[in-house]
Amino acid sequence: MIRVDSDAQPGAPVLTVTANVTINNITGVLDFSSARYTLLPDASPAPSLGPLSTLNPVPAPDPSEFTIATINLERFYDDVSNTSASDNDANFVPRRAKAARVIRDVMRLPDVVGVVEVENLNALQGLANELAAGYTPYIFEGNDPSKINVGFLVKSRITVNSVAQVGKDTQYSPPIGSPQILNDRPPVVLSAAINGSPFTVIVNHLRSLIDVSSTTTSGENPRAKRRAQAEFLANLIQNIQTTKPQEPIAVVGDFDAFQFNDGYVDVLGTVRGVPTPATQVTLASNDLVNPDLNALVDTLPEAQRYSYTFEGNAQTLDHILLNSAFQQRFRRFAIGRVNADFPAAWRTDFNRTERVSDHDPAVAYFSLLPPINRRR
Ligand SMILES: [Ca+2]
Ligand SMILES: [Ca+2]
Repeated sequence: MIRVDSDAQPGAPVLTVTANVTINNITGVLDFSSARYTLLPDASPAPSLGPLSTLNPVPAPDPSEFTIATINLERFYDDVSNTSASDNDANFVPRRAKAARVIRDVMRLPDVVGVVEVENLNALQGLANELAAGYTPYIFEGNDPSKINVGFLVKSRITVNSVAQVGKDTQYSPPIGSPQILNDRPPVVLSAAINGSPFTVIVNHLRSLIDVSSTTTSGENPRAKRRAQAEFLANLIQNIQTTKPQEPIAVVGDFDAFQFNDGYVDVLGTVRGVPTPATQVTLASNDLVNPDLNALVDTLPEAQRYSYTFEGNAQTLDHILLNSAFQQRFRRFAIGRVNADFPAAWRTDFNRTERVSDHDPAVAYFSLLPPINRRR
């Protein structure tokens, strides 16, 4: 993020910035203040204001493709207060319709959607009904105090062999105090097939970066928990790779981690099987995954490598990772632009499709092989 202090130089005009505009053509002096790099525009030429990017769906899949996607639906609570008022959304019905528009018009009705931050089966079943596109919902309630969970919407042309939550009771040991529950939102593993070709998808919502710089938290320890979750997931992936070496595996969801080492814990490197050495990260991990996984965000042009905006900084938290068996059938990857670029106030504008959530959805496209009984 770069601040602009528009009238800092003598004679420079005040720029009045409302929601959903861009500032273009700035020439000026680079300063550092308020903890940010700050541009002090020259009086001439004056910067200009322009429109922000518009809603941009992912490409429609062609008939030779199937798609696997992920979306964080940001506290997708139904309108039934199960245990406390905080999990009751009075706007659930219009918000559900808005979420359905995103999955249909922006994500193009993926065959498998890994969903994140959904309350329960009632909320997800309602979304499947709203879509009326042949989706079956799967979700398991976990340990999150805010009652958000992960699950799947799966289209009818996918054969579901099993769907299972893993690690709900698993604990980890923080540096201070007694063992704690590891997985607030335990991963859910989908074992499936399309046209007789099997594949596995694991959906996740890992521990956030909140308080990650703290080393004194009693009870939960953010860094230790992030590392333990990454290692738990790495072991889960490697267990499947060991027992079924030919199995295509996609690991999706909100990892609350960048595609590179953040200096505290290299979450994505550990899950992918390429952990950063201990000289470059505070809490290092061993290499638990072989062969390694790829992060599809690395296939995008640099300007497209974001799914979220935190305090003005665009970043990727939502990922699709592929093992080498799935990489062989990978065609392309896209992030739908419908949430991260748009004002938070639009969340409750139900005439708009934008900003049902704070995260953009991601979609991966794969070759659809002919039905297995017709192959030679
Ligand atoms: Ca509820
Ligand atoms: Ca490795």
